[in-house]
Amino acid sequence: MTMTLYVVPGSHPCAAVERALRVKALPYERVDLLPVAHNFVQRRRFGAGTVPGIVFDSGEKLTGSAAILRRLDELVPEPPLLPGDRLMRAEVVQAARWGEEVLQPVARRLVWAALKRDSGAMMSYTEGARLPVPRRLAALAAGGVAAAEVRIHGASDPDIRADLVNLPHHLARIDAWIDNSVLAGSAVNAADLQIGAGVRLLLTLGDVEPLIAGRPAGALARRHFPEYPGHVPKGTLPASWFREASTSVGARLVPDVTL
Ligand SMILES: N[C@@H](CCC(=O)N[C@@H](CS)C(=O)NCC(=O)O)C(=O)O
Repeated sequence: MTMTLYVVPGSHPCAAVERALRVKALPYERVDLLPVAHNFVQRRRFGAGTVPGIVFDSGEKLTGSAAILRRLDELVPEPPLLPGDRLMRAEVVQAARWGEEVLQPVARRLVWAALKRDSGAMMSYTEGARLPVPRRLAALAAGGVAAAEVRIHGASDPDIRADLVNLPHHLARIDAWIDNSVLAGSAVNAADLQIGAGVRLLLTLGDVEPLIAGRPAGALARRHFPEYPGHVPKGTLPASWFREASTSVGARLVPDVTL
C-alpha cells in the first residue's frame, strides 16, 4: 500500500498521523505545504482546508487526524491503535477525542501566539521539510503567516492568558491517564499519538517547556516523538502571563482529574 500524506511542517495532528504510519510500517510519501497557503491547496484537493490529509492508493481521500487514524486501523489492523479490551478501548477513545478537541487547539494557539512575537523562529519548524518554495521566500512570509494564523485560530492575548491558566489542569489530566495506563501502556494507542503530539509541540516553546519537562506527560511526548522540529526561545511570551496564571484562582483549584 502506498499513500500520500499532506502536512504542514511542525503540525501536531500531522505528526500524530505520521507516527501512526510508522507504527504500522506503512510506506508513504509526504508532501509539505506552507501554513495559510495550505488552506487553499487542501480545499481544492480534499474539499476541506486543514492538514493532515491523506490519499490512499485506491484514490480514497480523507482529512482529519482522528478519521485518518480510524481508517488506518480498518485498512491495516496490526498493530491496533485501540486496545482489544472493551472498557480500556472506551477510555482510550475518550482520551484521544480530548487530545484532538481540547489539547490540540491549545497547543496550536500557544505556538502561533509565540511565533507572532518571534516570526524568525518559524523556519525552525520546517527543519527536514521539503518546502514548495525557496526557504528564503518562506522566511520572508513568516510574519504575515503568523499574524494570519493568530486570527484564524483565535489566539489573541486574552485567549492565550486563559490557556495558560488551564494548562496545569490539562497536564494533570494527562498525568492521571498515564497513571491509569490509558496512556503510555505497553502498546502505543491513538490517544498516545493525539495527546503526545500536542504535548510535544508545546515542548518546543521555551516558555512552556519548564511546566512540562519533569512530568509524565513530557516523557510520554518525548517517547513517541523523540525528534520534533521547532523551537521558540524562552522569553518570547510575556513572563507576567505565567506569573498571573500561576497565582490565578484556577491555579489554586485542585485539578479535576476524576477519570
Ligand atoms: N482536528 C483536526 C484539525 C486539523 C487542523 O486544524 N489542522 C491545522 C494545522 S495544525 C490546520 O490545517 N489549520 C488550518 C489553518 O491553519 O488555516 C485534525 O486533527 O485533523
